[in-house]
Formats: sequence, structure tokens, C-alpha cells
Amino acid sequence: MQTWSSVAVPRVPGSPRPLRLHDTATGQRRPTAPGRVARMYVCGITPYDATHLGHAATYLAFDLVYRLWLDAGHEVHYVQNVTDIDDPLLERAERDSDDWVVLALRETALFREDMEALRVLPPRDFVGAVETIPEIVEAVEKLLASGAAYRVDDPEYPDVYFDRSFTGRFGYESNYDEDTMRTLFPERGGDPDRPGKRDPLDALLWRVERPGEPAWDTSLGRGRPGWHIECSAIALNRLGLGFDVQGGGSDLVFPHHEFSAAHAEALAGEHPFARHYVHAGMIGLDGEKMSKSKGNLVFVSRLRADGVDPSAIRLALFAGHYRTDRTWTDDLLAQAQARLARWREAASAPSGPAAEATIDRLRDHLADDLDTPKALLAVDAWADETLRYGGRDETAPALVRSAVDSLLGVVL
Ligand code: 5CA
Ligand code: ZN
Repeated sequence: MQTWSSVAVPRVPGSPRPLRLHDTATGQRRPTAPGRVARMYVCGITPYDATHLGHAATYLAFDLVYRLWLDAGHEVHYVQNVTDIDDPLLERAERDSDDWVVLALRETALFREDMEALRVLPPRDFVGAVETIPEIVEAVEKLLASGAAYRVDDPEYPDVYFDRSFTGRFGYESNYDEDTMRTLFPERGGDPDRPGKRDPLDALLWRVERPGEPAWDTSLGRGRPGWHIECSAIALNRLGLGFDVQGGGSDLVFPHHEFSAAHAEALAGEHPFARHYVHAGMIGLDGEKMSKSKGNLVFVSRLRADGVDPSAIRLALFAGHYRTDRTWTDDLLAQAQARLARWREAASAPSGPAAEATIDRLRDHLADDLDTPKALLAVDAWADETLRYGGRDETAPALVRSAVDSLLGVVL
């Protein structure tokens, strides 16, 4: 798929810090240790509705990962998928008497525009499930051949499932106990009651064609792919096993990332799928998770149409820590707009207090599991001092402007 266009990222003087991130699998804050090329996969949208601030928050968190790696001198190979065939997309198309292909194309185009407006650095590979069907089929064939997958005993619809016990490590990514898994599985797309499965928690790999549903003619028969195998195949074929960060919102911790990892590790015969599993908290509105199915959404495109500055959206979301569940409010946005105005005023001064220590603090906090609340306070302190007392360093405003642009994606 076509990705979106990039923006220039200025180089910032001083010394970059190695990035430490919380890893769900080990429960620890650990240094990322990428090679020359840092490799990241972030789970993309299911394009049946516009990008809301929850999606935006997640992609902005990983945009910071990208920016910190760039700052540390790495090249970044970033891959993101688009789940352009799945039940929620088909259900929405049916509800609105829309063509599912047109719906997906339209929402994906809007997503690109939103990401571009937010100055999110684009993935090198932006890949749809539909265009990847041959890769997915090859993966499912391999899983069947190795005994990691099986067909359910149903002559009408012999769907293919993954045997979750195959790798012997199932559960290592989420660390959830059996009860939690059983609760979450049906809430997040799983089908525990499908007759013929060996284990209620086994996940769908290939769904045999049902009347009225889209299907592709493949060596597995006519049908369409399951969800988790999409991300395993796309990531594995572009980044290889053991890439640096697998990311997404915390709603993907289980079953999605557990199965993506298990499928990929069963395919490769090696462990781990990713070195870090990184999850962003959920953004809510009025006390509930913002989600397409609940309809309590604030869209990025709506805010843009209202003339809200994308840098203010960044600052509003960065005012909270990326791993914390938090709520979007009008007040949060108003505070971010005021902060942005203060920073801009300070950055347009002819001189200010020296910027080096501020940039050091900015880097320190961001490298410490993306501690944006503290990072923003560091810039606040510089801006307040500039506006109150001024300063003699004529290079400082431009330095702060470029650091804030490079490390936070915020334009002053
Ligand atoms: N296509 C799948 C991933 S393969 C999917 O989850 N699509 S999505 O459109 O539902 O979500 C896209 C991304 O936004 C995912 O990383 C998801 O975890 C994240 N996300 C969804 N809702 C929220 C929310 N309320 N707050 C923060 N992130 C969210
Ligand atoms: Zn995914």
C-alpha cells in the first residue's frame, strides 16, 4: 500500500540517550538495543471508521520511539499493517449498505491524511492484509504441515485453527492466567464455542468461505485469513524474527500479540518474535474506552476541520504517560493550546537562557520509557524562564525549536 509522506527531522546537538522501554513480556523497563537498523512493527488500523484520538495516541507514542532511535543514530525499519479484511469491517459495510472495499479504501486514505497532519513519521512498509493473502496462505500451509495448525472436523466449513499448545510458551507475552485469557478471548474477536476446536482458546488462521462473505481462491480453498496470522506474516517477512519492538494499544496484549508471537515462533522454530512488546494505554471519553463499537469518539479529522493545531493535539496526548489509560477532555486540549502558545512565544524571543541543559533533560525523560509529562515540564521551565527573565544566549530559541521538533514532533 502507499504510505504517507515524511517530514524532515532536524539533528539536535548534544548526546543522545539509549532508549529504555517497558516490555510487557518481562514486566521490566529494559534498554532497547537495536543494531544499525532498528526494527519496529506497530499494529495498524482496521479501516471501518475515522482515526480517533485513541489511535492517534498509540501512533504518536511509537512515533516517539522512532524519533529517539533516529536521534541515537539508527536507521529505522518501521512496518505497519492495515486490517483491510476482517469481521468489524464487513459488519460496518453491511450496516451502512456500503461496499467493504470502498469503505476500507476511504478510511485508509483519511488515516494517511491524519497521520501526515500529525507529522507522524511514516512506516517504510504500510501493508494491507488483502495484498498479503499469498504470504498468509503460505504461512498457514506451513503451520498445517508442521502440526501447529489443524482443520476443525466440520465437513461444511473446515476452518483452520492454531494449536496454542504447540510452541510450549503460550502466555509468555501477556503473562495472563487462564481465567483472564478465557475472559478476554471472546471479548476481543475469539470464538471459544466454535465446535471442533481442540482447545477453546485456539485461534482462527483461515476461515472457509461463508455465503455472502468475500473469499479468495487459494491452495487452502476459498476463504479469508484470520486476524493474528496477518501480523505474524507481515512482520516476519519484512523484519525477520527477533525484531526490536512489537507495538500497539493495550487492548492487543491478549489475544492478538500473544497469538501473533506464537504463530511466528511456530513458523520460524525460534523465539522470541519481538525483543520488546510495548503497549500504549487506552484513551477514553467520559470514563469509557474510546472505541468504534461504543461510538464515543473524537476524530482527528474533526479537530483538524475545526482548525485545531496538530502540535496542540500532540501536546495534549503527551501531557499524560503513554502507558496510562487516560481521558480526553476539552480542558486537556485547552491546556495544551495554552502551553503551545507559551512555548511559541518563548521560542520567538531573540535570545534566552542556554538550551543545552533543557535538551539534556528532554532526552533523559524521553529515553526513560517515553516520560513525556516530565519532558514537557522541562521545556515549560525553559519557556517560563525566557518569558520572565530573558537570557543572553541567542542560539537558544532556535535550539529549543529544533529539539522540540525532532524529539516531540511539535512545531514552534
Ligand atoms: N487492526 C487491528 C490491529 S492489527 C486493530 O486493533 N485495529 S484498530 O483500528 O482497532 O486499532 C488500531 C490501533 O489503535 C491498535 O494499535 C489499537 O491497540 C489502538 N487503539 C484502539 N483503540 C484505542 C484507544 N481507545 N486508545 C488507545 N489506542 C487505541
Ligand atoms: Zn496486529
